[in-house]
Amino acid sequence: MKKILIANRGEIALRIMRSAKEMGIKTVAIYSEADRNALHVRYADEAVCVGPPPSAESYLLGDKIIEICKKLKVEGIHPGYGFLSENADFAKKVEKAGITFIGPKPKAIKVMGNKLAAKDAVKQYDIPMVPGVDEAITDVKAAEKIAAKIGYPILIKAAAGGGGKGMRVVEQAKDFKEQMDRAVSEAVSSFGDGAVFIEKFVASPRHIEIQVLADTHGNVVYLFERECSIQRRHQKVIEEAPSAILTDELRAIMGESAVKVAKACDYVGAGTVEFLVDDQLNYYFLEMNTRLQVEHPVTEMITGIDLVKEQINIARGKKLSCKQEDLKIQGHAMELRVYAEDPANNFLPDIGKLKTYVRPQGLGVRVDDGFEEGMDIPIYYDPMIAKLITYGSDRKDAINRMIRAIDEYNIVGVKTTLAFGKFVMQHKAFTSGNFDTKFVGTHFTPEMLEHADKKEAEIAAWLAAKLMAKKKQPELVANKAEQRSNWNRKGWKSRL
Ligand code: MV4
Repeated sequence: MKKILIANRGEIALRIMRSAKEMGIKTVAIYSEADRNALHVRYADEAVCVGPPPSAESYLLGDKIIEICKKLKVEGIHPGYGFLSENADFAKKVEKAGITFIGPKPKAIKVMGNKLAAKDAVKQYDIPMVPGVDEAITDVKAAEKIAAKIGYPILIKAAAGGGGKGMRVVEQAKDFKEQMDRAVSEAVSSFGDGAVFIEKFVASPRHIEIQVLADTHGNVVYLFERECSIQRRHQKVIEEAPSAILTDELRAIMGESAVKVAKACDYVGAGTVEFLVDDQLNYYFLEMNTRLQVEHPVTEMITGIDLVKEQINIARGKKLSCKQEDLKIQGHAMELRVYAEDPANNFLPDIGKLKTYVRPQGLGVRVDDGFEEGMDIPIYYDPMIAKLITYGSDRKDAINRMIRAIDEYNIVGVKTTLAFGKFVMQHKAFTSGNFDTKFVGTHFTPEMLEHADKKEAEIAAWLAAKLMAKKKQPELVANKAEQRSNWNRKGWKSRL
């Protein structure tokens, strides 16, 4: 493979191109009209506009993307995450066109794309699963009986669902039928597939996922876990590796389960097996994500493995670069997703222009982003500005470094999740390691960030007073963030 097309945008497109470049592979970017000036377009060796801003008219046009590949003699397509990455039909068409899909076979994508099919595929492999049914419910009366046997509360899930969509908790038997009817109609309208099933509801689970790599020679390894319990609206905001609660023994057992899941669907490439872990450290298989994930960098930091490089080499038919016994966890990594959104307003997107955009730097800090100062965050796509990743010798080190990096990050023009990230890093429930998927709902209210702002205003007032005392004209400052950057400059000067 000498030339690949990256069917994606933003930070992940850049991330993939960087590894390709190191491997001597030429890159082709695609972009929508909203992304003409985007960094991934500038970074690529060639770039082709695929259409207007909406994804359905640009990044999701599989046939058009395949045509571009043929014209430019592209030999492989990396889909990144989102968009076409878990579209089995697209993967099939790519293969048919004689182009390498850098990812698993269409069949594995399809099986894992349906939760019931996934459960069915892994059921001979001795993988722990949440008590429940393993087929779509057709008879409500029969399902009610099963629910009573499992014990309430139970959870209704859509087979075609994902990311928490179409889930319904049923607390008591008398609500079963009504919730079932709602779940089915929601599943039909959201996924075009009314198939639902039920599971025992695990009350305050942790979300722990295992990274796996599988080559075409039958080798499968696990690259340990990522702890992803800090979420809001079923979207992750903070991830880390390793998890603070796993013992080496449980880590190996879960890792081996993840490898079995990969083998159950003849998996090839990089994939992630999601588990729920309850307060007794019981773990249950949930689903498998058949793509490179947003949070893959924390795994790269603790293993030293370049996951994109592995994906490309696997697609070329090469063997994995590492054996299970060679893989070791080194240190600890944290990731904060820096979203253009307002944590004080229910995390609603806050798009606009990046008037100031200064990245943190220094030892153990990695920023994966696709923006520069002056750029607009488009309204058409995910509002993630950057992933801020820190690495340290242990968890405490990684947390302290994350706080330092958040303080260095200077973003003006849009509201972000930076202050929220700092709040989490300083929260006892987080630093203790004893937290679950309810963290945000339990510990966070917007007033907590207002308090953080107040502290900053106090510092600024103090600084202004000091400057006045020196009879120097203080620089006119327009907002808090600018005040802070002045404060930083002052800090440096006083040390020189
Ligand atoms: C569950 C659960 C409790 N019990 N299944 C949410 C997303 C989807 N991947 C699965 N999810 C859950 N499934 C049972 N049987 C709780 C969740 C869940 C959750 C899972 C992972 C991360 C965050 C979550 C937030 C709320 C609920």
